[in-house]
Amino acid sequence: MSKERIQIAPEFYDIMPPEYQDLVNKATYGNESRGWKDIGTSKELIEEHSLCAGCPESMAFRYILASLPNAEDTVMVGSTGCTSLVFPHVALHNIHSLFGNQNAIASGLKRALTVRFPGKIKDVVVLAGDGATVDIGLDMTLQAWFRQEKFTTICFDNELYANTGGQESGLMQKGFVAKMAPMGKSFEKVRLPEIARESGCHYIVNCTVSKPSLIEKVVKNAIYVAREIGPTYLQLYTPCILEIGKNSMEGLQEMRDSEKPTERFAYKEYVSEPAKELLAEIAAKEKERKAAAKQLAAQGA
Ligand SMILES: Cc1ncc(C[n+]2csc(CCOP(=O)(O)OP(=O)(O)O)c2C)c(N)n1
Ligand code: SF4
Ligand SMILES: [Mg+2]
Repeated sequence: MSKERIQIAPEFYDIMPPEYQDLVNKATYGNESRGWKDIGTSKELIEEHSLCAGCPESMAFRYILASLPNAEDTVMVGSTGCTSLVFPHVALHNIHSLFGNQNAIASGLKRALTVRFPGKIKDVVVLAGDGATVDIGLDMTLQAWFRQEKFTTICFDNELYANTGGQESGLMQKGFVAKMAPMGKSFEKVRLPEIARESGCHYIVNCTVSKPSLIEKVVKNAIYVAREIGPTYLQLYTPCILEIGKNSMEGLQEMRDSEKPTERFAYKEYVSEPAKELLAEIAAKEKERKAAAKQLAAQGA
């Protein structure tokens, strides 16, 4: 795990685009403690995006990319929707799948990487909207969980089909009226985190993306557990500010309001017994690593 993967041959250095030179010189690849705090000071794996200005999905994307524990050896699998507009701008391996097929593609990919690179850590992370994860792709989502495929599924839940103008989705709230669903949703929001638990996921979190440190923690946990044990699922509320007619600051407030204890995005977490053991081991090792680094720094001072 290092920047060796992205070295530029000296003969070509001066003709490479400045963005690529920047990536080689300032990326956080290989830095064990990379995280959201690097945003703004190191080369980010996403700098531009083609989402609406201030869309919470764009914040969520930044936090997730900054938190990947093994970015240079991670492949992300996207699906059609607003999220897919970001993938062409990210400095990370990624695959666009047909709408709804993302968990099937990720299953094959993870298995192929395991065979092709034995002994190497290769993480696979699916990132798709609620329409792709729950409605059209539900079969693929569930089958990957039933089969205990070792990758993380992240759903950007904006409670509707945003990219096609605002149709009803299974994760939409009961009674919500969208631009292209004028009758109002007639049944409750599907409880996918509960279904994920019953379908074999080992680490599940339901929350908003209002707190970058929380997103960093849950993304790392989800990836570590998927690597060693089995499927993991994160359902992140990223409200569509275009649909609800809010600006970016109001979008942030919308998330804060929705994460209150009685609301639908109050923080919820499930960790299976084997996942608990693994996360405790990782936390102990991390503590040791930080103590050793502190000691080294003190000796050098
Ligand atoms: C196979 C297929 N079916 C339908 C569509 C049309 N389509 C494109 S995006 C989209 C909705 C995406 O909704 P969601 O997954 O919630 O993502 P969002 O745009 O809300 O982030 C649909 C139905 C398509 N592109 N391909
Ligand atoms: S339509 Fe909604 S979800 Fe899509 S980019 Fe715009 S604000 Fe974000
Ligand atoms: Mg959606």
